[in-house]
Amino acid sequence: MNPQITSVEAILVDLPTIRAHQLAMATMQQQTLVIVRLRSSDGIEGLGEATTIGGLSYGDESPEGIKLTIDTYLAPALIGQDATNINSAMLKLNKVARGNRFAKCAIETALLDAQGKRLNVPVSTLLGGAVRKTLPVLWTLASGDTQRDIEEAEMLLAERRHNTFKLKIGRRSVRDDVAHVSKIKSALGDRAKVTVDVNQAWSEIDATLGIAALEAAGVDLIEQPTPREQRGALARLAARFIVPIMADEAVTGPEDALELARDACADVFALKIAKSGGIYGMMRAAAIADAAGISLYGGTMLEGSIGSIASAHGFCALPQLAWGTELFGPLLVKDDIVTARPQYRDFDLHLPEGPGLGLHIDEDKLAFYRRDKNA
Ligand code: MUC
Ligand code: MG
Repeated sequence: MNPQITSVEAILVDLPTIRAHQLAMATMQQQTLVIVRLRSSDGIEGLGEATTIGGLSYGDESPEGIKLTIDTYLAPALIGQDATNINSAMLKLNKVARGNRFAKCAIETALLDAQGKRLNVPVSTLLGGAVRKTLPVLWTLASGDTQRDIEEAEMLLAERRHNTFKLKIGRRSVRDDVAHVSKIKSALGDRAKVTVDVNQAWSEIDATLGIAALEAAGVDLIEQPTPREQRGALARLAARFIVPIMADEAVTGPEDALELARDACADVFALKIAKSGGIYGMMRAAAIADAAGISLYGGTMLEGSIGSIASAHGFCALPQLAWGTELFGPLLVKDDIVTARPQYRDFDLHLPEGPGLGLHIDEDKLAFYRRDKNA
């Protein structure tokens, strides 16, 4: 008989960030991870992570809500299920809970990690095999201060850690944002690529003015300038400008991907395992992009090491990933809860060796950072 799932634990973990991280909708001083430990009757444990940004200000699920969903609805549905049959377990979850993609992503990751350990193969092998073992990773400059951002970029270029920088804009006026981005681009010149993420903050009129100026300043990519529901605006901007327009919040799973592709709303899709409900959902969205000739980018919800490495296994298995990734979440937090932190060098993240995700929990660190430690 195949091993059965015996327990599913969801743990809130608060990790301080190395500096304040300012986005259009939130300023992060810490990141909250929801870590899943899924155990089976053969003694194998799988790890998963569901992480979002800024409580409920970015996504539809909060860390506390994700834990509640897992504890109350998803875990009871999984106990006694075949731990080796990931498709049936996920189908069962889709029957007991609509939506809740972040929570489901964490469970799917834990099932894949456990199955990889069981078969002694990496998660990327379970996905059909890694076509690349390293992934380019950009860094987000979001200190809120132009000069500090330039110094940060110079340091990271010198360390050969990142040579593409994403600037978070949309908090200030369009004029101030354009001035901020232009100063950084002219300081870095051809030594680095610069992209911007507006996180839905602009109206179509703001976006038309802002993108024209950013294109002239030499920006390489414009991410989610307008609200996610306004697909017509995104399509008009994509048709109007030469600089590529990337959909992020507008594209969650394959259903959105299909509609955005059909209506020519974007040149590039930012894929994320959390918003797609897991690695398989992300790969289904990627298949639609491939069929439509849309370029791909490996996005993040600023997950810690478990979620970022799970994403990396998925992104390494994609046929194309023209715009690289932003899997820098583990570098934004001061400390970690895994024994060996992910390796970043020569502008790339290196996929860990070893079965499953290739990661192990540091029990002391987890005990220290878990929110319920004094409960
Ligand atoms: C987003 O919208 O892309 C990714 C990098 C970062 O700084 O924030 C995230 C979210
Ligand atoms: Mg984004």
